[in-house]
Amino acid sequence: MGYKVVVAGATGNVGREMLNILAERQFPADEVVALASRRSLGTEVSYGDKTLTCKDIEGFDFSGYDIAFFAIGSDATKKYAPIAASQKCVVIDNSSLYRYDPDIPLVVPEVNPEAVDRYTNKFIIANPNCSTAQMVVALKPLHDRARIKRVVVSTYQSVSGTGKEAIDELWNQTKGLYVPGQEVEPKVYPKQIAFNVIPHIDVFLEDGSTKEEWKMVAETKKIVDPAIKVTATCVRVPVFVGHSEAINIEFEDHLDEAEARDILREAPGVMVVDKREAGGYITPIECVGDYATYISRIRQDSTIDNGINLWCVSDNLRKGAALNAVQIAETLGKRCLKKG
Ligand code: 2RA
Repeated sequence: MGYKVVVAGATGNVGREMLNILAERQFPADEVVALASRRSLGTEVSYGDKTLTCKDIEGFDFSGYDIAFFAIGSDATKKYAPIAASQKCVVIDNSSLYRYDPDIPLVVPEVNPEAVDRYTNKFIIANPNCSTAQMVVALKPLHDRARIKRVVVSTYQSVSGTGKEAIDELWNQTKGLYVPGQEVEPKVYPKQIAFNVIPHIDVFLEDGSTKEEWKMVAETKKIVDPAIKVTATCVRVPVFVGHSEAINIEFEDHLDEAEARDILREAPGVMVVDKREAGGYITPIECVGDYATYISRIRQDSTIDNGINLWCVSDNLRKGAALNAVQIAETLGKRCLKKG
């Protein structure tokens, strides 16, 4: 007996990846239903070698379904997640709506798998922000060994994190710079993204940080340890898929680079690519379609007593969203949600 599964938002970048990964990992599903908004009704989406025709999420009866993956944004989630949850269908939600609710588990399976046991609180489990997910996969094994005091992170986030329109804007704007008369003005972003970087993701907050930066702080504390101090600068870069992060970590206890490298080499979900030579490191183009959180440039920070610098890259549509959501479902199955 397998699970009866729903993917809501099946026509979006993340929803499509959820279906791809459910098939790739042969998640034990007896039935998979693709849901979309009315404007995408009837759209066909791939699920392995099958083709699913999207049904309307409006009025959908979730009763009898075990797990619903949601990739529909906070507004739609606010409307439909309570309906699914009330019908005892566990919602694994990729939006930020429930991440900060103390009663709702925020889960990265390599870091806090036990948190899924609390799904019965509200039958909702939150998926973290993409830039948080890859970072905490790297932080957790190091934190367990030498207790992290402070993290300073700069992100280099791809446009697929914004969505399909942003991918199109980068593509068309780049082409337009070479074809007179085809210039493309900024629309999705406040400034040109082609051959440029934009130090602004999500809205600005009172203190001058952005909500994306606030998310990395709040979510790292909830997933790993509330005692960890985090400061982030989140930047949009002209890359289609793959988020990169330069992470500086200060520890309570001494940890040298060799031991840090050994720990990361053994860490779940981590792939270390770290040679001190041209090309001896990972770049976002190389991580696309992969499951791993890649770590490179591991080195001592000699400006502080117990500091390590590292470079972290992962596919933001996969570990940053769809893969992490499917791994949450796998963890649920292993720990507490019996099939059928
Ligand atoms: C971004 N993390 O990259 C945000 C949402 N996916 O735009």
